[in-house]
Amino acid sequence: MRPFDDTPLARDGKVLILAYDHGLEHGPVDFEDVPESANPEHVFDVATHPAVTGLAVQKGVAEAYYPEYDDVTLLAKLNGTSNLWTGEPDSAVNWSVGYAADVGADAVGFTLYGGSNHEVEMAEEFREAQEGAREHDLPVVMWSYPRGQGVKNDTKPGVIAYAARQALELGADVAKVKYPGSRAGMEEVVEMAGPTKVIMSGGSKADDRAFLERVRAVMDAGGAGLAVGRNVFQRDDPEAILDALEQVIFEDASVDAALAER
Ligand code: FBP
Repeated sequence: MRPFDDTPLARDGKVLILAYDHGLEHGPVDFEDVPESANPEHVFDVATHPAVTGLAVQKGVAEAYYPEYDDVTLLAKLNGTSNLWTGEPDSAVNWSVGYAADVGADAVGFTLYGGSNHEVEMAEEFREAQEGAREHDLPVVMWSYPRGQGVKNDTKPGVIAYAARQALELGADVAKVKYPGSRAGMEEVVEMAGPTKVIMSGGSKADDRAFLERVRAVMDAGGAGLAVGRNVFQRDDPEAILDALEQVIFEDASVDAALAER
C-alpha cells in the first residue's frame, strides 16, 4: 500500500478536496446562487486549479464528464442519498470500488453516519469499500458525520472527535469532519484520529474572512486541510477563494496575508 502522502490526493501531505456531490445530497437549491455551478463542466474547470488535490463526485457525473478531464484527480464518492429521503440517516452505495477504478478514480470517499440506526450496515459496507480500495491501492476518505437517533448534538467537539476516531478504527486514510467550533476542539479531534489525517468539511457559504479563519484554525490544530463545496462553487469567483486557500493550506499563510495576495 502506497503511503498516503505519495498519492495524488496529497500535496506536501496536505489535502484540498473540491466536493461536488451536492446535486445528489442537497439538490438544485445549492446551485441557485451561481447557476453555472449546476453545470459539472464549470466545476471540473474549477478543479483544475493547482490548489485542488481531488474532485469528489458521484458515479454519473464521473461517467459523463471525467473522461474529458483526466488531469483532475478523481475521488469517487461511493455512497450518497438525496435530501428527499426522510428516514433515519443512511446512504446508498452507488458504485463499487472496482467500477470506480475502471472509470479512473484516484481515491474513494464514503459517508458513515455514526449513531444512526443504520450505522452497523454502513460500517459493513465501508469494510467492503475500504478493503476494495486497499486492493486497488486507492486512498480512502471517510465523510464521518455522526447523526441520527444516537446523537443529541453533532457539533460537540467530543462527538466530532469520536467521528474522527471511527475513521481511524475502521481504516480510513482521511477523516472528513464538521468543524468543532474552535482550534482547541479541533486539536482534540486530530489527537483522536492518530495517523488518519483530519480535514474539515466546508459547510454552508460564509464570508471570506470567517471561512478562512476556520481553515487557519484547522491547520493550526494539526489538521491536514479541507474538503469544500459550497464555499467554492457558490462564489462568483471560485478561483479567488482557491488562491487564498492555497496560501493558508499549502503556504502556511495568515488569513490577512492570504486575503491581501488576491
Ligand atoms: P460543503 O463544503 O458544501 O459543506 O460540502 C461538503 C459535503 O460533505 C458534501 O460532500 C456533501 O454534499 C455535503 O457536505 C453534505 O452535507 P450535509 O449532509 O451536512 O447536508
